[in-house]
Amino acid sequence: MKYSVIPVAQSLILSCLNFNFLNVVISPGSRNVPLAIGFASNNNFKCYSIVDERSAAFFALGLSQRSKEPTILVCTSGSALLNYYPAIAEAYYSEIPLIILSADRPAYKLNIGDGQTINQNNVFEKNILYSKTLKQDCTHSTEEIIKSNKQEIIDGKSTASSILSKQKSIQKDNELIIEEAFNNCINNNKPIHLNIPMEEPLYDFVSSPSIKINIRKKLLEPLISENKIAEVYNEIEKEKRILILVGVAENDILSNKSIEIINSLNSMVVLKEHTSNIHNESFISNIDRIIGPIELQQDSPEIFEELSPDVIITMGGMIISKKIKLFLRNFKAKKHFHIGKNSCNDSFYLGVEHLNMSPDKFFENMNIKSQKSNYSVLWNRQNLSKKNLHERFTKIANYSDLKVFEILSEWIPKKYDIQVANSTPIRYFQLFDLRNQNNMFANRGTSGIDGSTSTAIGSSINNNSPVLLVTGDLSFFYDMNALWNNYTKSDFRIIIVNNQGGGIFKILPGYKENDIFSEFIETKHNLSARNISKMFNCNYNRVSTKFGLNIAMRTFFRKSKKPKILEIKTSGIKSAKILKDYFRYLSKS
Ligand SMILES: Cc1ncc(C[n+]2csc(CCOP(=O)(O)OP(=O)(O)O)c2C)c(N)n1
Repeated sequence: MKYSVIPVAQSLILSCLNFNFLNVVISPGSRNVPLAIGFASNNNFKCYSIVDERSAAFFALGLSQRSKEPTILVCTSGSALLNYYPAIAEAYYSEIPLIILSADRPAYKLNIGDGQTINQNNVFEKNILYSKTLKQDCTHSTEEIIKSNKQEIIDGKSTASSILSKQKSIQKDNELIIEEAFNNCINNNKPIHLNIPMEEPLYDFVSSPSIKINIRKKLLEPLISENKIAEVYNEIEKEKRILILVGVAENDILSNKSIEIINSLNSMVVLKEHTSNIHNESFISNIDRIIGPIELQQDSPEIFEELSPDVIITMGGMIISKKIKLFLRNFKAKKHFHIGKNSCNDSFYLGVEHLNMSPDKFFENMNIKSQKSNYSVLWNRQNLSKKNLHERFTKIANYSDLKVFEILSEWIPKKYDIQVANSTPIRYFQLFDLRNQNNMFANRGTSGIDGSTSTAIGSSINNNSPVLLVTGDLSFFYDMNALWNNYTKSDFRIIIVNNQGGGIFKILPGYKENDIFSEFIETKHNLSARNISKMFNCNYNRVSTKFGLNIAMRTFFRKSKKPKILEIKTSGIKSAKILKDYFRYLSKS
């Protein structure tokens, strides 16, 4: 084991051990050597080396996504830190804990023309839970500190004992900051940033720590009064139309008992997305398949009125369906409650009351009288009618993105977790039932196309289930550095639906085909993933027909020595047309 002689580096490594934060993703640099070598030479930590900080941070996010344990990120000073930003924003909005440790120059060396310096203090501003710059040690490199005319740490007249006493107070302050930051991170499941000024020399190490730290883990349990819960039960009991909407969640968000209680009430209906990871067939999964076609029907105001709720209960995180949000903003409920220990959004312009408690505790103890109501019947009737039309349409639909997702939904083996990139892949999947009810994850915090592959690879590392990424072409090419690592498992799979550009823009309202649109919005291209696969040592296959895809699916998930990439070529123009025809077909009531 190697401990840097710099006290703050020792404090951080001991604090991570103390909190049991053991996964560390390190990007190379010089200023961060005291931390990087400290972590990497200590067998208690599992360290990953990733050069591209943008990809490293998404990889770390993937590691933490399932475990909910914070992953530590270590980088050098300068623009390196800024490249963490997209993943930090995603982690902030998806509520995934990350600990960012950035090495920095001492404050007196900033803005004096030295290289690789930027203003790193609180650089992530409002997209991070907590951010502080630690204090610079004064027992390390004291001579160098005194040289600067810009520092106020110690002065030329300081004696050895006054420097030691100053160091004691620096050490204490730093421990308080680390304790506050780490506890904030674990209690809120969000990223925190500690910026760490360190003076040169950076390469001196000892074999055991020269300091002791005194910091404690403090887990807070939210307090919610029984009266408040009883009040909400009373409000719900009065209403006949209660819509429960579940966003991104872990698959244990509702126990069987909770599901049974919800299902016993005719006044309640549950709409969930695949990313809720609830696998219960009595709930409605294909929200856009119901709402999209109704939007096109002549009698849509009457149908929406019938389906509109008095009370909305949300659980989990982000909701993908834009259509449900639009519907619930137009047809306003009386109340919106959010139940869960995560934070909540006022998505329906109603104001939201947050019950900071586990959904199971709420539903398992919900002993309310069943109202005479046909609310769940109405929703289930719509669901069934659209499902029938969906099956009729997809049976005869030509090869296109829609057909591809139908085939994928049938073939993905049960053991695979699915990571889905943003844009149309996550939306197409919501139209289909997954035959094997796989778990599904996506970066919906900021819905970026910039880190899905890195996240998927990160999520596969400490996962008993193998992982499949389904991505669009732009998302894949954007994040191709994700494959630049030594950790991709041989059972990792990538499916690229290559419609040669941002297919989503062809299906958004207002689309008009022309050269400017094609160059600057759709960003049409003729790229293929073949050579990238070769460069990163992955098996590669390409198909461009329904027949070819079905054949490829038979062997794609079989055991292999290398990860596999399957590129499915489709036509963006045909896909957009077929999707429009699909919604029109389903709007026949
Ligand atoms: C970082 C980032 N930049 C830009 C966007 C805007 N955007 C949303 S979807 C999309 C196109 C994605 O294309 P592709 O991955 O090929 O998927 P497809 O639209 O074909 O399904 C873009 C550029 C974004 N979401 N994130």
